Amino acid sequence: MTVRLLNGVFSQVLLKPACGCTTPIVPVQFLGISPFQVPSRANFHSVSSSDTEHPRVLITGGLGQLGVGLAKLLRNRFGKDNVILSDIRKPSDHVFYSGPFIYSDILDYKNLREIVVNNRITWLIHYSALLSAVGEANVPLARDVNITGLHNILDTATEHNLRLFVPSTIGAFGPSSPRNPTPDLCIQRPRTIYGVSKVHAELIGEYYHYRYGLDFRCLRYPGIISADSQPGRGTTDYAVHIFHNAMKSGKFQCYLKPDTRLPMMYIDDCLRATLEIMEAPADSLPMRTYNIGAMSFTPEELAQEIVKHVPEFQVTYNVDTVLQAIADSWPMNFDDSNARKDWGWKHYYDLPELVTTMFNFYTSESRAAHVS
Ligand code: AKB
Repeated sequence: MTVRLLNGVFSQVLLKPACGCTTPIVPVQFLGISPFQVPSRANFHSVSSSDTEHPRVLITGGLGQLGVGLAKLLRNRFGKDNVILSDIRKPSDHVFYSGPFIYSDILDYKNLREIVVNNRITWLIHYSALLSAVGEANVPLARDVNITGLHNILDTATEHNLRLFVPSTIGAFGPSSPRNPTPDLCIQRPRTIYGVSKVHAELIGEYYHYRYGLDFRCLRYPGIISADSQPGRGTTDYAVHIFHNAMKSGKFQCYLKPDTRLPMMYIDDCLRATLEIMEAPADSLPMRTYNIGAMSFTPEELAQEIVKHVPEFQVTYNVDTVLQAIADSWPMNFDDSNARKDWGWKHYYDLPELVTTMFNFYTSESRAAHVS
């Protein structure tokens, strides 16, 4: 296909989707807007968010730790039918009956494109990914899902003019990054496939933004703590499992050393931040990727806070050397001052508030279980 660039030079452009399909993916914009740059075939059917009152949202990897909670938040805001949860796994009855659910495989480019077109999607939240621990256990799969899958997402989002959110992580930093605090812009040399794939996502998303005008938005999440959804085998998972064990047996064996400090966040803050960055006016976002922070603690400090609720609680330590090496290469504290300044980010949950909220959840759940 021939397009005219701003300087009037004509150029052949054919972007191939990551899946290797032969259908060309057409960039919607080259470093600026010109009618010559917007091929009618690619955009004829696309819907921009201004065409609908509310965004039409697709969430990939929807059955992970965050998808169901985010769908609930977005459905409250934009209407139940405007938010489609998707995954390759089978949903529970509760998830299936609480709003639209669809099968979507991010490695199947055609399937992805079909879903976006048929459902008139305008926002894409890309949650499919293999986390740090599981990624190290299966590098080829992590590479496929986190890198090839992301390419399909980027191409689909660019072709259909979507607003795209891709989460990044504290895991996008490495041992040579400043760790206390870690700023938005610094050296990033992670030593996990997860981290490498997330640095790639940050950079290629930013590149697509400047090269094709893709509305790419990205937050670096800390370890996320949730009561009613399980994390998918990351390094920070201990901070979720510890609550369940404290309630169930009063004991917990931790795979990280007692003084391992990592940034963490309660799920409600994380989901609200995601909605806020998606709704932020484009001119309030001078950067495409922001750190967001809330609190930072060690297993020992978390255990001390839990003891206030479960006085007999005991933690033992049996260090997993692989996970410890990962944690030791990650930030201890996150500098999120740019997010606070540019789009008004603030967290609501600190450590005491988090622990109280988690125990309130488990206590009300066990009360409900006794009643029924
Ligand atoms: C992990 O531990 O892999 C994730 C993360 C911090 O991104 N929870």
